[in-house]
Amino acid sequence: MNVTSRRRVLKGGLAAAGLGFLGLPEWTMPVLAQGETVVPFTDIPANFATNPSEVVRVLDIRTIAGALTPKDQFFTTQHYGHPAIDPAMFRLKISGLVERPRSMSLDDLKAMGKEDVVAGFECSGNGRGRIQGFASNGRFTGVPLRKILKEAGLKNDGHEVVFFGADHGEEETDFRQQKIKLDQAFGRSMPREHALGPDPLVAYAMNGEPLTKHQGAPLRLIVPGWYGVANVKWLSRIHVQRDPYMGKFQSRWYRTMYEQKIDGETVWNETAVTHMRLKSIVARVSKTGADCKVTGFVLNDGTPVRTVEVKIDNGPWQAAVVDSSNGKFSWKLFTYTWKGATAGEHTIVSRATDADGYVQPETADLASKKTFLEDNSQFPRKVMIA
Ligand SMILES: Nc1nc2c(c(=O)[nH]1)N[C@H]1C(S)=C(S)[C@@H](COP(=O)(O)O)O[C@H]1N2
Ligand SMILES: [Mo]
Repeated sequence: MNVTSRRRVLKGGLAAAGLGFLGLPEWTMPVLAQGETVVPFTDIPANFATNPSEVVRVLDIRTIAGALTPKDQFFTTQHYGHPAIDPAMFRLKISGLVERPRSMSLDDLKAMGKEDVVAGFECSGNGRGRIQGFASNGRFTGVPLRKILKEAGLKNDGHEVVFFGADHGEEETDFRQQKIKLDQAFGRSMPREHALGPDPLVAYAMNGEPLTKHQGAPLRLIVPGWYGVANVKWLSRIHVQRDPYMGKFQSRWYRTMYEQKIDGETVWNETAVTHMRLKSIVARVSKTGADCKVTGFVLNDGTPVRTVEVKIDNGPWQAAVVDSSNGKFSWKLFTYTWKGATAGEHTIVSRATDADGYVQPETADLASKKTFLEDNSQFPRKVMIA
């Protein structure tokens, strides 16, 4: 089959999948093999939009074609829009409890080293509303954060490392009877131990190209294994301090409240959003002859993934094949061959289990979680077999 006729098959499959109205360019779709057709999902609302605004983009997970998400499909979001930055004037400042405060140009930074990490992340608010498309995977290149901090020399009492973006906005804070309005930069923090650990990266490139404005150009923090909010874009200041940082996006906007029962007593837990909870998602189904191929992805904090299983309708859990060739913090793509699918509507769901024995929960298992972030529940999909 030549390319043109294959494209026609692809288009036919997509039209059947109801993708036409999204106006997705044909090339963003994985090429189908000869005789392969897309099996349409019936659970995607007609108003599902991948481009709700200029500065927000949702990945259409049906288009996942490989480990790395292309830069113009990578999901994107932020709180204050995009700040204006002149790369020539740009400086990364290192301040606070350090021996040698710094103001570094991009070239200064690039001269410090170059490391790569393939890291997948999702927004902690990702979920069914966006058909799980607030998630992506990229190869990030930059300077390990620990190198930058060691060069600046953390003082002994520098326990907390705070990261500020160049973006800012006026925020109202309640303090007892007061309401305080302040213009503040987007800020996030982590304890010294994590900042000096092997994983966090100050990145200037993704998939071999400079970061785009959407991705935080010229510099962003990447905290592999943590939710998206940790990956501060337009990174412009690293500030070291003694006490825990309690900024809005650290301690108020991104937190999770859940009930724990301990010896029959209720203990309310309220934690900051940090490491990603284990999640697997069915992203795409296609059909060749009598066999269907179910493809999906797994995200977590880097704990090895032991199994991914797929369940069709009320059948048993069946092992899927997990591609773990992409390293600790990459998302892991999985496939499952569904044989003998009958015509009509079916439900497909996946669940992942990690090496610690943690099993991806069902929605009902998360009833004690009272806030909507960090929803890693199993996500049953509906498909229509022609
Ligand atoms: N400076 C800055 N960085 C930020 C944010 C922001 O509002 N400002 N939003 C965070 C959130 S909530 C997410 S999910 C990720 C999204 O990163 P992406 O646009 O590259 O997907 O950026 C994070 N970094
Ligand atoms: Mo987010």
